[in-house]
Amino acid sequence: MSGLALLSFLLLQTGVSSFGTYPSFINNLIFDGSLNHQEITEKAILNVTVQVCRALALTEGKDFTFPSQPLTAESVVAACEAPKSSKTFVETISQIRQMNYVTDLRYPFDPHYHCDEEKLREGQKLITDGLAAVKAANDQQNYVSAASILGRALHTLQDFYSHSNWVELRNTSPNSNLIRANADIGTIANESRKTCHSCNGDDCSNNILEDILKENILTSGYFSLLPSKPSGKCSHGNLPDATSFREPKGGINKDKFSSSHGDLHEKAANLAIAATSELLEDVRGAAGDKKFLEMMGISRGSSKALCFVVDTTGSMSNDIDAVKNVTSSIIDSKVGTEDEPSSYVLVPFNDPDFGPLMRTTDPKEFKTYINSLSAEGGGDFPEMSLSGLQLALTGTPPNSEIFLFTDATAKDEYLKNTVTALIEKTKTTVNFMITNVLGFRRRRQVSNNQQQSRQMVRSDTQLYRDLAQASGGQAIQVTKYQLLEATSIIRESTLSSLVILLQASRNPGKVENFTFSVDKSITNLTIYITGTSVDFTLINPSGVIQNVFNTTGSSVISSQSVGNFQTLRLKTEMGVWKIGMMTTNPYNLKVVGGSPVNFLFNFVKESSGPVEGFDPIDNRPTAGGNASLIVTLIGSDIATATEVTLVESSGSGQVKSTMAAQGGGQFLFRFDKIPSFEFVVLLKGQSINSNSRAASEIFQRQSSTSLRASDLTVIAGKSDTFLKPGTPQSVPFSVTTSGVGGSFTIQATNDQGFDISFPPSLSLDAGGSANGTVNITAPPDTPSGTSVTLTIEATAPGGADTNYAVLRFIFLQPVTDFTQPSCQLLSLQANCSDNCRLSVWELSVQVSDGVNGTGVASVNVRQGNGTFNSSSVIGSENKTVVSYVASCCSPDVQLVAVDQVGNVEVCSYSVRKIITPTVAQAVTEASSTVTTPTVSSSTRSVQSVLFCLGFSFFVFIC
Ligand SMILES: *[C@@H]1O[C@H](CO)[C@@H](O)[C@H](O)[C@H]1NC(C)=O
Ligand SMILES: *[C@@H]1O[C@H](CO)[C@@H](O)[C@H](O)[C@H]1NC(C)=O
Ligand SMILES: *[C@@H]1O[C@H](CO)[C@@H](O)[C@H](O)[C@H]1NC(C)=O
Ligand SMILES: *[C@@H]1O[C@H](CO)[C@@H](O)[C@H](O)[C@H]1NC(C)=O
Ligand SMILES: [Ca+2]
Ligand SMILES: [Ca+2]
Repeated sequence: MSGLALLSFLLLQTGVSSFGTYPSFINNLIFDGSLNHQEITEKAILNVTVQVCRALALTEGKDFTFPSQPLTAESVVAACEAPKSSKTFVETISQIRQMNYVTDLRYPFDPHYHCDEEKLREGQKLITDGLAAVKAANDQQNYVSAASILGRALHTLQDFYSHSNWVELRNTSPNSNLIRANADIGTIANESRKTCHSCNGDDCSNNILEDILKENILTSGYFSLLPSKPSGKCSHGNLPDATSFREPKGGINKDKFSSSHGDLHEKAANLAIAATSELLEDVRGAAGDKKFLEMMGISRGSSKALCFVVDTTGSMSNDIDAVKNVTSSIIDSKVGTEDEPSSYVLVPFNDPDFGPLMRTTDPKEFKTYINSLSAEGGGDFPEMSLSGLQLALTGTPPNSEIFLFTDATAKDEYLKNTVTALIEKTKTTVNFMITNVLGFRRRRQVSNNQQQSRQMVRSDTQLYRDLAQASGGQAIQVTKYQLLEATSIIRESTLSSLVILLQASRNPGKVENFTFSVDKSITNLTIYITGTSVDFTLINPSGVIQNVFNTTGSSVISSQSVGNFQTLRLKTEMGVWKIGMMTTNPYNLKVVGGSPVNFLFNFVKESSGPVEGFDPIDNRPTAGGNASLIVTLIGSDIATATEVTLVESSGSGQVKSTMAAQGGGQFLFRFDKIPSFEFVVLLKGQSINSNSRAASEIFQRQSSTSLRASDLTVIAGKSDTFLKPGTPQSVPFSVTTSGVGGSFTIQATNDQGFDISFPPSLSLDAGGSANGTVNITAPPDTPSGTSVTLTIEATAPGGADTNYAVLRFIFLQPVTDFTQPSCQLLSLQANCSDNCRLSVWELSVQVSDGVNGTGVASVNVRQGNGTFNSSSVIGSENKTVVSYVASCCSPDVQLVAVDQVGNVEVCSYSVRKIITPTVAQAVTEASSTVTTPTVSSSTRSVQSVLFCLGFSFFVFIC
């Protein structure tokens, strides 16, 4: 077969329909028991997360029960006492899994990413660079960036165990130096060294040359669609690798049970899980246990952030007082409960200033910060509201709910498309709390002491209403005196597990009947209606018309109306409800509740070869084209998905899909044609474990964000790449249209105010495309781990059609410190008696980072629940002395020492009863050294040195 014929043969062969196969641990939905990248990643994340929660529980002096195997996201969050974090945890896991998995689609033939072709040191560099970036990003609380960089680094790490001969060399533990920058990973076969001999058919298990194995030399397989490779080298093997058809034939990969070395698949996969756990342990060490859980989306409260964007110009003092009031009342009533916000975010805006973004997990700190806000300045009437909103959208976790308070129009209306792009990308809901629309005078101090007053008319609020609608939020208009009353919606937004059952907007209003199914998992059923003079009838599942004004004996618990905003709280009655809207005034209708059943979704592009899989579409899908949607169901233990419909946001259009595949809580739906109207995603399904299929067992959930298709495609450089501050970076992009030609407006913005340049327009032929470049420069002193979000938008002539690319970059300062801090024991005294409660032990340790080190950044206690103190050694910034005192009932402690760039050392100490008399002897002998520092612990978790001292009954292990 000629090369070309072979190539087309292979392309056909790989056109198998699955969630993506090859060229590594195979991806998803192949049920032969093989483990793929996603499963390996998930197992390790669950494993390490549960360890972190155990350590935290021990530190708090609590008992901890390991959930039963196999671990699931649900069982882990339950063990972590964070049962409401399922959605955010699953979301983080899927983001990490996805970035891992798309490495095969985005870099299929780059051997570095897959540890192919003996590019093992290059693979190591990708892993360690990624790891450094993950640590830096975590340090700046850029968890979204951290998760996606982590996913990519893990791919290369896991491939090492499938693609190299590490397993064939009979190693039974991971190659730990693979995750340490510049460390020796072993001897790699040089270019001319032969590594394999030919093997035939089924028996390929012994094709690696004897001398390679004997001399412990590392190699990995060649992979290409073309049948060529250096002579004597091993191949990856299995389709679509064509190098394995050439001498030496056969391959060595362990991607699955049916692979060339499939008999070693299980060993390779288990080592990959262990190596992934080891890398996650390192990330955990650098971040600290609490921050690690934050990164994973786990918090003991509601898992939802409380986010405010607040106008602080002269006329806003009433509004700011309302923000202070609602913040205080939420913090006072929810801290310590399962509805406690997971974090707090505030972005003030004024004119011309806006920001900075303030983010904390400490409610006290947030209260203090909010209370320091005051209303002043602002000059003319409009303010920088969209600039503030842009900062909030890039700085809050995805799927958050933001509340923006203002009494003025936007001065930066040009950011509308940018803000819309960010809303679509992050699936964040934005609510606007607008005062001063009708009736109440606005007075403000301007710098020249001149009084200005102006009110907004309804049309002034159109921009805010559009953005609210696109995001699934409300534009609430009230007087300044009513604002406090309207803030009840904010309290509900932090409700754990909030889901949307139905949402619709009509402008102009339209007489229309809506129905929604309420399933048995729903609590706190609530209807929000925004609009002036909106009449409606509500009919419960029993067919009874509800009187909203007289709630006795009805399904309505309460009805509250303030400004243009009405809230109905309902008894949760299962079945189909009906609401008949009877008005021609514009309105927005939203039905929400609490439920453990929810969903995540992503449009994906099916890549049909040479490497198969589903690559997420990060912007608007192509209008009129087909598309696929991957749905991840939260609560898949109690429910299953059956259908997905795209429903017109402001009309009655609908597009149905067919379900194409499912497995592991994920569902694939295909649409023949993406509609041209703006739409929301409506998911329907059924509860499982139920005997009947009655109508009441059906559930429905809707996306908050409205999405739309475009005739344009914008493709730009790679997201989550690392940049050096101070160096200009060019980001190439291309714009393609499937519609008319002409001059397309380009706009590029970033959320950090960095210098940026870009062509103001590009000229495209009908159906054509054009290229451009954005240049962006960060100041040289930008801290490592800072991320910038760059939005590039292209708008077709006429302005109606826009598409965008949203890219994130991470800035990293060069790193020269690759060594972790070290611990030196100064003293250890254990007066432990038989009754551990009656006695304590004490430890004093000096931690230093070497002469060329960046210095000790932190030392924290893990597992022990004693008292811990640390102080810098005067005159020696590189040294920290820590002391630790604990009850003898808490005999173990780990000190986690981290330097300024995130190198981690874990030093373990323990006082436990002696097991053998031989050890007791050693203990006595060592006792004389207690007062002089003698031994420092050096732990790489696996190795532990037995060292003994002190008192006849105890042994100290480090
Ligand atoms: C689970 O993680 C721990 C560290 O947190 C590690 O020691 C252990 O090997 C991991 N287990 C597996 C099966 O990889
Ligand atoms: C918030 O406002 C209400 C009503 O005016 C008042 O009763 C309450 O004390 C205020 N709470 C705080 C924390 O300021
Ligand atoms: C809405 O439903 C009512 C019955 O509940 C019916 O009389 C009315 O015609 C319906 N309206 C529309 C627009 O379908
Ligand atoms: C939700 O409903 C429960 C009772 O089912 C109630 O105790 C709780 O206060 C409600 N929460 C909110 C935010 O309304
Ligand atoms: Ca102004
Ligand atoms: Ca160091």
